[in-house]
Order: sequence, then structure tokens, then C-alpha cells
Amino acid sequence: EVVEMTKLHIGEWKDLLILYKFGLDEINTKLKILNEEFKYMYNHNPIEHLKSRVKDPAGITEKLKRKGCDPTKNNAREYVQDIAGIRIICSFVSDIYKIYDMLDQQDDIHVFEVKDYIENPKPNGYKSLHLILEVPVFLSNRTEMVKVEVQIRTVAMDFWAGIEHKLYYKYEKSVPDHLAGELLKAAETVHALDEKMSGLKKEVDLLEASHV
Ligand code: 0O2
Repeated sequence: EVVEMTKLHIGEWKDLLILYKFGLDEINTKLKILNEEFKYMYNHNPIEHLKSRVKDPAGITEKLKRKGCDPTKNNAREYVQDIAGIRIICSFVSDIYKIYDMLDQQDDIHVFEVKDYIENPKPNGYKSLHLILEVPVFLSNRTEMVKVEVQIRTVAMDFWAGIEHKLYYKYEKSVPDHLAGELLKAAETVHALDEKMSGLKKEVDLLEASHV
């Protein structure tokens, strides 16, 4: 019975979710081209790896309820910015802003919103650059603008966020003070590690330049 209900639920949302899948496809192709071109030009891949997903109807419904909205498809389009989501993991902080600039320069992408949690980390220590992009999807009889949330972070930031996500949910959204403090210290270590790696990269770049 649960399986049947899930099928029905997914069926109702299918026409909406397929739009977001197409939006993801568009952005994924753009990222693949940028990454390959960058490698070709500068012998460096700014993207270490990436994951993309379309939020399932249960996740969308849950987020709408959290925001105090009815779980309708119209509300989903208006209020849930991360139905389509891509997480890009980079080696260096500088790669994050390079990817942002390259996306921002594209004529058919509209940067709807930027949340820079690297410049302004969340109080718990969370760091990441969040972009909400709008991209046109050309269908057989119309063009739809689709929002895609892009989270860009370093490997170190991702390591922290993955573990924080697990602990946060384990403690049902109220992390004990001492644990929150330890998480914040871990975030500072992540920051120090990223700084160290940037320094190393700069030195290697200088060495390479002096050998040319
Ligand atoms: P999940 O389970 O990862 O999908 P808005 O979208 O602007 O209405 P929201 O959702 O608070 O409001 O936006 P924000 O701050 O940009 O966060 C969106 C997503 O970023 C979250 O999605 C998380 O994936 C991630 N994120 C934000 N803050 C944190 C944090 O403190 N720790 C970790 N680990 N991830 C974070 P969801 O849907 O909330 O969660």
C-alpha cells in the first residue's frame, strides 16, 4: 500500500519534477564544458567532483511544511529553491569563485540569489557558496525558466558539512553546547587547512612559472 501511495504521489509531481531534471541537465553540461576547457587551457580541473539530485516529493513537502506553506506544486515552484540541486566540490577556495564567475558570465544564466557562507559563515561554522541560478529550458511548445541551487565548497568544507549534517539530525536540531563548540573548532581547523592548501598551490604555481 505504501508503495502504491508513493507511486501515485510521484505521478502527481512528475510533470513538475521533469522540468527540474532538464534544468539540472543544462547546468551539468555547462559545468562539464567549463571543467574540460579549464583543464585544456590551464592544466587544472577546478571541479574535483560533483553530485546532482532532484528533491523527491516527500522532501519538497517537508520543506514546504517547514516554511508554513501548503504542499502544492505552485508553492513548491515559488518557495522551494533547491528542488534541483548540484553540489560542486573543489580543491581550492579560489576554484569556487572561478566557477561562480564563469557561470555568472553566461548569457542564458540568471543569478537569482547568492549566499556567500564563506565570507559570512553560519554561526555553527558552516561554509559554502550557494547560488540560485535560473536557466531556460526549451520544451516542444514553450520555454520554462527553472531554478537550480548550486552549492560550491572545498573538499575540507564538504567533510565538515557532511559530518555536521549527520550530528545535527541525530540530536534533532538542538546540538548540545559543548558539541556545538567542538564543531565550531573543527570548522576553524577546516579553514586553516584550506588556507594552508591555497598557500601551497601559490608556491607550486610560482615554481611552475619560473620553469617556463
Ligand atoms: P538537506 O537535507 O541538505 O537538503 P531558502 O532555500 O533560502 O529558503 P534555506 O533552505 O535555509 O532557505 O537555504 P540555505 O541556507 O541556502 O540552505 C540550503 C541547503 O544548504 C540546505 O538544504 C543544506 O543542504 C545546506 N545547509 C545550509 N546550512 C547548513 C548547515 O548549517 N549545515 C549543513 N551541513 N548544511 C547546511 P536543506 O534542504 O535544509 O537540507
